[in-house]
Amino acid sequence: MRWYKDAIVYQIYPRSFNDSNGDGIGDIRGIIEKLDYLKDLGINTVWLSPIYDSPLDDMGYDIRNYCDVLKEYGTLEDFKEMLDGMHRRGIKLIMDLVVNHTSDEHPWFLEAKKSVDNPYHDYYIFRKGKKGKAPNNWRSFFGGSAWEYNEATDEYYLHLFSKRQPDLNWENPKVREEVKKILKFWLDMGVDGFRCDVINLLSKKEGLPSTKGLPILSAKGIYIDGPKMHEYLQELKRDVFSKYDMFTVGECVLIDHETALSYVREGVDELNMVFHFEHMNADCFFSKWLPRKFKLRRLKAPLSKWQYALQDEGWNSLFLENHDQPRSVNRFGNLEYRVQLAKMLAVFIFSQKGTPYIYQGQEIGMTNAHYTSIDQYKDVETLNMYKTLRKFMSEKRAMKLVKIASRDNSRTPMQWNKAKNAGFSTGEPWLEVNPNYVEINVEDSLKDEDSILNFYKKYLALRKNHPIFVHGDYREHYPKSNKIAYYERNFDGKKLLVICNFTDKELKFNPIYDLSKFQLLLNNYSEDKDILLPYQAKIYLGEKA
Ligand code: ISL
Ligand code: CA
Repeated sequence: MRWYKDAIVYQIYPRSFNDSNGDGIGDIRGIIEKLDYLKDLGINTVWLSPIYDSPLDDMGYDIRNYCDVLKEYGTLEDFKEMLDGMHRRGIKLIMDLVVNHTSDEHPWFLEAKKSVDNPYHDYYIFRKGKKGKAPNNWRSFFGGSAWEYNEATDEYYLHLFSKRQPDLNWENPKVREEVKKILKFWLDMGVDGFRCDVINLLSKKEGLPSTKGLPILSAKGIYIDGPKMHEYLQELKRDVFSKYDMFTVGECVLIDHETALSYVREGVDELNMVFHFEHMNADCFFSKWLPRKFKLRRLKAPLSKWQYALQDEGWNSLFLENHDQPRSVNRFGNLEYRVQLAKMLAVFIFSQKGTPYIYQGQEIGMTNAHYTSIDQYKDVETLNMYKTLRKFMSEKRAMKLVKIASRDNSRTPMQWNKAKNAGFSTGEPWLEVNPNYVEINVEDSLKDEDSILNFYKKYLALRKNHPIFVHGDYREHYPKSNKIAYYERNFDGKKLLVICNFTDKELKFNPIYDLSKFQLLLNNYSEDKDILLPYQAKIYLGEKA
């Protein structure tokens, strides 16, 4: 049963979601307190970012023990209670699976680095240096070389992320067996699937050849979508995935739609869907750290390409935000129209064909962090990049980039109410709360009929009542327009029209169809005119004709 097609996913970043005991850190009991809120919102699946035991170099994406929960977040008993609470409410849970790398404090790595004949040495990727330098030219996603020297063995080890995240050696069958054990541990407990972190980096090309061309971008086939990806995923599918009623979504860096289809094609089912990031370049060149002006075409074109490529044989995931991305209202429109903009963005992205992923706070239109000094940031990527940037630019310019690109933009604590610390914690929050919580918070949003939150609820309810949202074919109109996003969905003799004004001005447009024959299902304004209002979004339903 492909229930993932009906999933509406809500991503929880646990450290910033809700703190139940006043230590300033979100935790599992904090999540339990908010399960009714999630149910009420209308989601039916939660993706939980890592809650495993970790030294938190990369906020949990560096795992020390895969089968235990970080003490700050609670216990395995708390976890089971949370899972049970979700299931009782008809909410499924998918966990974050981070198995490209471990923490450098994982017992395997502590052993591995001791000597070349240690039984765990081959769990990781160690190589001799070349003339006193790193074994090859690979760069870390967080800046700098992807190699770190290990004195005890006079070798370097590979880390595609921070040096405290050594890459596992997937060539080693023992590593693959360990991963299967971890998967079964959680699945047997009742977990419903996995979001697989940087899954397309698992396979590294034999001989680990240097890349030729721009760092990282030229790593395709070398360590991005490497030669044994299918082999590894097939093995996981054969021994684990196929034995459970679960789904996987693979986070895939720099993936193209053809490669994605080779993983997710129905029948192949190595993964059920992937996250790609092509549309995240709508306001930057390849990386958030190289910003450029937002252009609608750069958002629409890649999304449409993926819609057409995957809609028949595969499946898409739909997102504008996650814990690595700045807030969408800061990126894709004029923040002065935040409320209408946030509603329009929801209609635009989630009405395409695929599974919606809502990131915590997106449903109330939370904004980027307000920080002014580098000391306020906690994210390892941000701090590394800042150091790198400072080598060739002024503090002012570096800070300007940090403000735009930092991952902490979406990690500020969830804004629940007007109380101290936005109701997130009674203690000192681990990361500063955005002071705009007095205007932007859940409690006020629940009371305000016109709030973004209530719009999300209405929208999600509508989505559930009309199968065309899940099953309808996608066809785009006006693909070249930089002002309007307009597409239709067709299913079972019905047609759905999705119309979004991406400008802060009134907009004339030709709807192609005779709208008087359609029913207006949803509108983010109370007015309905022939022209579109700033950031107006409308959904119409009619007969296919
Ligand atoms: O966020 C990015 C750059 O700002 C991406 O390059 C990101 O690092 C990449 O998408 C991989 O992300 C995932 O794996 C990382 C972890 O830090 C991220 O939080 C996670 O989403 C390493 O585990
Ligand atoms: Ca806590």
